[in-house]
Amino acid sequence: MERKGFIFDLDGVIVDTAKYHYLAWKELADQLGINFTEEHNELLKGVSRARSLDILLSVGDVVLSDADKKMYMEQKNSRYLSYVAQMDDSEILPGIKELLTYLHKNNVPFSLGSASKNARVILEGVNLLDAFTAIVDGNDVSKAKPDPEVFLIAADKLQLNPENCIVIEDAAAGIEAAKRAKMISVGIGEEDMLGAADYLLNSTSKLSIAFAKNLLN
Ligand code: B16
Ligand code: MG
Repeated sequence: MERKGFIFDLDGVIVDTAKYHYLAWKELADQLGINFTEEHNELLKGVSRARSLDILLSVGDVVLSDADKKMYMEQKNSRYLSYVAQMDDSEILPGIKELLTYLHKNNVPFSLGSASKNARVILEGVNLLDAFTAIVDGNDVSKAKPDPEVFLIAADKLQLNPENCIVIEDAAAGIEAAKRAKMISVGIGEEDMLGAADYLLNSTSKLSIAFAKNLLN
């Protein structure tokens, strides 16, 4: 049997940073007079920072120059980082530590595969920076999810064939990226958003050792 490994998304799988993204985008939306709700925030999950701003602006029918967009993205990111700076390992989502410990003990390689450019700061804050065999994040890619680039780079770093990689994702764009990469996909969330996933769990707490063992066999 060929060796398999895991690729974990960050936001929504390892930690719930979506709430901090929301607070930071909401502050910017208020400043620009845009009525931005938690429902709108769902559209930003797994999506790059630049694309997120475009979605937010389209909600409010606001058009900005590229220079203004850059300035507002920097502003949003520093607000986001001020929330992230307060994170600790109590924010790791249920079941994740146990699963990573099991994979580590059993020499199963695992990588991060995140759209975030802040992934390393976040992993450091929750004490997981050294846990991963490899880290691939928003700084390593030129094409955002649903493009498979982030996961293909991760497979390469893990020295695994894509079809032997198991992707854990909470965003529709991420499941699509995993499919395009010809990987095994596990969605964390609801059927309406993640129906395309090979396996669907409604919470990270369902990522049990038994479930992982089953996928590895
Ligand atoms: P940043 P993931 C994604 O993380 C978030 O889900 C998404 O909401 C965010 O816009 C994106 O990272 C970029 O994040 O502004 O920190 O570079 O789910 O791919 O781990
Ligand atoms: Mg995510």
